[in-house]
Amino acid sequence: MKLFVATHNQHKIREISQILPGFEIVPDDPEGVEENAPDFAGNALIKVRAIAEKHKGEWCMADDSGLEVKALGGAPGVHSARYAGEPSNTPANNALLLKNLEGVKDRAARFTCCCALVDPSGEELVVHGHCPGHIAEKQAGVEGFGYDPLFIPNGYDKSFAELSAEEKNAISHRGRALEKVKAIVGNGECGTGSESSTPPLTHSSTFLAWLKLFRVVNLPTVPGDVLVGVALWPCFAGLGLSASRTAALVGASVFLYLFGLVDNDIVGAKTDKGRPIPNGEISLGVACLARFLCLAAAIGVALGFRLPGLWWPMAFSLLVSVVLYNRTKWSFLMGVCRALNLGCGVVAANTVYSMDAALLLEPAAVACVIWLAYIWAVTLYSKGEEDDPEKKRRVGALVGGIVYLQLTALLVLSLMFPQVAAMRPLLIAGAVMLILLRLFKTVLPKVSAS
Ligand code: ITT
Repeated sequence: MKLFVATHNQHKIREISQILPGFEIVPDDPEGVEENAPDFAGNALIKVRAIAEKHKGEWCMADDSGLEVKALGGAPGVHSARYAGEPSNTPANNALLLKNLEGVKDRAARFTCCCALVDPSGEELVVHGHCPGHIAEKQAGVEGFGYDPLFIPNGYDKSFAELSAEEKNAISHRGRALEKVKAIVGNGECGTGSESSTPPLTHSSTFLAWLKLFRVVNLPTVPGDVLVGVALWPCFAGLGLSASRTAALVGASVFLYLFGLVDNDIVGAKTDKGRPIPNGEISLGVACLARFLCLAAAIGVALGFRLPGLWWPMAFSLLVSVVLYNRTKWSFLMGVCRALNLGCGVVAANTVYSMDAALLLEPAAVACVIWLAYIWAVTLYSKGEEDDPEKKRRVGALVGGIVYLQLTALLVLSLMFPQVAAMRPLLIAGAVMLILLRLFKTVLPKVSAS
């Protein structure tokens, strides 16, 4: 497949040819065009349009790329090539970057690559690739080009210029953007709709990064599991709830869930594109500390409120399932986690009220199986959602759906058994959770997570 590439940069041509080995890459210098757009996507479109005029009926592409440094408000950004002034001068650019970062501790940065494509029918599409990392104190290595000797990608202790071409291309901004290009050209056309542009590095605040790490929009789905487990008891025994114990159960479950979420992002620290750790928004060390604190908080709450003995083996099984799921991504285990969360409520209430466990065996087992099946099915369905925004939206709604499942269970129980009037505050709490879930999704779309 022939691909005309609008660039005069021989280093880019070499990398593009290495990343797209099946393509015949034909460089075409869009001489004289002014790259005066405020962002990478705009400049890439300016360049590709300049050559697409000449190569009608062919695939054309332009790569506009650069380095964004957080402490410099996203600079050099679109001015990467000419950071130290005209004409483009790599040693001067690198020297200026080091000078501007003298004494700066937070050296987080990322490379961005925007590829603008024009297909044979003239349709246009822009795709992005990022590579997060930080700026070293001094230059190292001789491979690559531009800022490579200063850029250390996340998860590595070497600069891009110390990595082999294969190593760089496997994780680089250009490698990531070109993987998308390969798929689009393979489809035969650009199709409709462009990939939405990614916010500049400076826009992601630490606060948002933590909300993202803790996937706050998913949190309201947790308490309902244990509440349903606890709620099964009054139906059969006519007993009321111990409010503080129930609150402690919910708290411990939420902390265990947070432990699992952070652990999941730690396991995917090198691969989970777009998540706060690979993005460089939260460091791996801090995330490990947060994981430890979540576990400590769960244990602290359980000890502080003297959760009954049976809760501990159930919670431990939950912990093991979470850790195993994060490392195997076996959907069934995700279902097991939620069923065990419900089980935590059942066994804790059992000991609190010293009832005969056999009474509850059947309804609890039915509830656990429903939970397991629902979450297993949703997790199976969610595979591949990262590359499909529409699927991602549907999966988000299905995950939120567990709250409806919980509320329905509580409602049915309270209607069937008059003793369950005590459940009404829980129903109100559940409804509030649903509203919060909606609110979070509307107000904070950036933290909506799969
Ligand atoms: P064309 O516009 O002709 O494609 P250019 O070098 O001017 O070539 P850009 O406007 O896209 O390209 O500027 C990219 C600059 O960003 C480049 O000159 C480097 O300084 C830097 N850069 C981009 N990708 C890089 C990479 O993989 N390694 C190191 N520096 C890179």
